[in-house]
Amino acid sequence: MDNRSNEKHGIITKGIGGLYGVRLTCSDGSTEYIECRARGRFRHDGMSPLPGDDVTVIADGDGAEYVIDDILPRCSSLLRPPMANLTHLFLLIPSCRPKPDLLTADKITAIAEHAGVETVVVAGKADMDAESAENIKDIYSMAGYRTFAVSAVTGEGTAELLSYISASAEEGVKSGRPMRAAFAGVSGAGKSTLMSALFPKLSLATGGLSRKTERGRHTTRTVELFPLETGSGAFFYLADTPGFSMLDFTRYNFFASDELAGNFREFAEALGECRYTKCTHTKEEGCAVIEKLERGEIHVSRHENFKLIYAELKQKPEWKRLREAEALPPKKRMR
Ligand SMILES: Nc1nc2c(ncn2[C@@H]2O[C@H](COP(=O)(O)OP(=O)(O)OP(=O)(O)O)[C@@H](O)[C@H]2O)c(=O)[nH]1
Ligand SMILES: [Mg+2]
Ligand SMILES: [Zn+2]
Repeated sequence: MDNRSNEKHGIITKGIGGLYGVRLTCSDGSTEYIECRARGRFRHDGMSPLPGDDVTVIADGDGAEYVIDDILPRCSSLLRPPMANLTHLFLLIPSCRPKPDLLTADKITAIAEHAGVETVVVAGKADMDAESAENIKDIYSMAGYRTFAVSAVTGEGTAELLSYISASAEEGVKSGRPMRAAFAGVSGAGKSTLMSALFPKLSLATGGLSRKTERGRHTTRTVELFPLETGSGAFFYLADTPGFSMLDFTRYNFFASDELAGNFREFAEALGECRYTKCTHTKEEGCAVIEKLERGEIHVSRHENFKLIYAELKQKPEWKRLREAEALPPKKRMR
């Protein structure tokens, strides 16, 4: 038998300790879920298979066991959450408990922007602090993101979010790039709870918060993509992901400091209009970004966080940044 006839195509839905869950599409259109390993050469090439990867699996030996043989070119890839080919990132920011961490949120929006993934900002637990949820909505709407304020407890805002997801899934099917979305946010933000409220058949495990620190308990341990359908039958994937921890973004070195402004979407039209070509957009006279801020067209919270992230990136020499980004073994880079 020719090797190729042993080949099947699928998508990685999860990965745990070198074992991958793959949802295969068979030639008759039916699907099959398998768990398998990846060829050793991926590790050698420093390319780790990621959830969301389109892969070719091949039957090894007598055909009893499959192995991931090839990873198809990626449209996008993110380190946190570690996923490939995402089209949408639903960034869930709790209105309170845990306290909204907008600095981390702004790091994530910049990373997603850089990766070409559309961020949708969801202000969660709106039942607990409506004012804070509105404030989060205002900040990110002003920045040019789609925003929603929702509560998984009262159901507020969930119908609007669900119809946005359905419309995006339908658009994805039409455009030929089906939606692959993920919920992301700090531990305890309510990702698993909200996904289960939106799609009851998921019924994901959820956890409480630590009483003392009001932080989440890292209930969801791995990224997992779930195949879903909209009411009108449009197919898409939605992933639940482990919450970010305080440490996740301390070593923030995803790109160089001079690339940061370009990944703050609301700065875009001002870039290139500053008096100095080497403007850092943090304090200069004649800075078009600061003028936009002063006109109230850029939110103070976003610009303050821009300055903090810029300082963090600046303090790391370029050679060190590159060495850290490249020298980490694949496994560590994925985490
Ligand atoms: N009041 C209120 N509580 C919520 C809401 N959504 C989630 N919670 C609570 O928040 C806590 C954490 O919820 P999870 O869904 O486990 O949070 P998570 O983001 O999945 O957390 P990790 O899996 O640790 O990343 C649970 O006690 C939930 O009951 C909400 O809309 N309103
Ligand atoms: Mg969870
Ligand atoms: Zn400037």
